[in-house]
Amino acid sequence: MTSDPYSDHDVLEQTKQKTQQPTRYRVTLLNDDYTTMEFVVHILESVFHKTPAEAYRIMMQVHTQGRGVCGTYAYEVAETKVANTQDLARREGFPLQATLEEE
Ligand code: TYC
Repeated sequence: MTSDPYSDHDVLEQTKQKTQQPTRYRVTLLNDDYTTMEFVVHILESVFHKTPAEAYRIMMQVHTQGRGVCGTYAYEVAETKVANTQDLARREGFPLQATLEEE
């Protein structure tokens, strides 16, 4: 039989090339009434490696809008930045909060 419909001779296999993008996590700073503007700028420069101008811009966004994105990172990096931010803030007696969300 030359055209057996059940023969698998003509089956073409395709391998889908799906590149998995690693999930990124957004770190957001929240506003409060007690943390000083200078300290928030210091955190953005030292923990998030922002330039002084960008740190000031993000700090003012948080101050006026209630929240602001500091950056997106791989999970462990994001988690460490949140922990370092809260540790430094608590050490100074500030209630500054940073949150981590899946992008
Ligand atoms: N709102 C604070 C103040 O007026 C400043 C501030 C900015 C606090 C950003 C937290 O994430 C923050 N001193």
